Amino acid sequence: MPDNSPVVIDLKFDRAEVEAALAGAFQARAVLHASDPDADLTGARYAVIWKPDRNLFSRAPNLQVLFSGGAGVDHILSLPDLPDIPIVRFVDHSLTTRMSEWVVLQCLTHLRQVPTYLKQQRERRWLELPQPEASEVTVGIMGLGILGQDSAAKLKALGFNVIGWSRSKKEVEGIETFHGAELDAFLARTDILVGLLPLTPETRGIFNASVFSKLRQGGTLGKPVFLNAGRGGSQVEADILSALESGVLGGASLDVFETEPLPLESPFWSMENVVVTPHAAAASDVRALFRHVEGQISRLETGEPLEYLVDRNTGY
Ligand code: NDP
Ligand code: OXD
Repeated sequence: MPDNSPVVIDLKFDRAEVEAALAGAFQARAVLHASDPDADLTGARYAVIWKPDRNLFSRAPNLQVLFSGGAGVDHILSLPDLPDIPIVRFVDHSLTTRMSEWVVLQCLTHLRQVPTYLKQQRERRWLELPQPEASEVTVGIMGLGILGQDSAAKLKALGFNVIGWSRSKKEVEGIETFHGAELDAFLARTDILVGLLPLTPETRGIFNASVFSKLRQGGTLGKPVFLNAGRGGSQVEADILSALESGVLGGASLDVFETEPLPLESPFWSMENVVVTPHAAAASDVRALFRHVEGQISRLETGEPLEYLVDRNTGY
């Protein structure tokens, strides 16, 4: 039955953006801010959270559903005292589109040698470089979920050859898929490796020297390239660095890091063949997030099942 129990907001996002989005959201229910130390959260049934305060669950002991402010839920699953209630992740066209834009942008950046042209520009050098075609390059996407599949379709539309790897077997139109133990066969075909995996115990540190050494060498780009917009905990940065220095990798685009913000002393900041973006590949649009939460609450309160539920066994 619909009711108007309060919703708690604990989003470590831009405060003004959250306030602006709240102006048109949750009309019929009270909105409580966890950042207000005097707010009484005991009556709240729902919480929308991104990196929430450690004491949220003791202050709000009657929560029935947690809504992640992002697609990833590793920030929730690692919380102490996490109640055994459903967790819904954020899925929305805006987020998916933003991620695909980032992936396409980075693939084109490396295909069309943008880092080298930027260097030449700084040096005032007029030198045309070879122009390999997208169809000569295979992009291998690790993580064929919502974001991986949309990125794959958009890369396909640009002419890239696209393959993908996931935990379970998948049929995706126009894309050759691999799963589980087929990883080495997938890597051997890959010129640009794209990480779009959630961070789980199984994926922690998965992008390591062993994986980089199995990528295809001598393809159209010469050396393989690594892109990661999943989670920094899935990459071993010392291995990325050695692979770049030894020529096992020819370049990288990294949106996520083992430590965020990326420490000032990180060598990635100044490497000419590395693109660094500050965990900004696909920001959550807060208005879209609140619309999604309202939609899911309405489903729950009218007896329909929640969508995009997190499976605590797999960790995503
Ligand atoms: P989904 O849950 O839709 O997809 C996850 C994919 O990863 C699935 O294909 C899944 O396989 C695969 N996978 C998970 N574990 C393994 C494993 N052990 N071995 C092989 N494949 C595995 O997630 P999304 O596509 O929505 O998002 C992916 C991640 O992107 C998020 O978890 C988040 O960490 C990150 N993200 C980053 C953002 C940024 O701005 N940098 C923004 C948004 C998200 P299967 O299909 O078999 O289940
Ligand atoms: C997300 C993120 O998981 O922004 O949505 O990283």
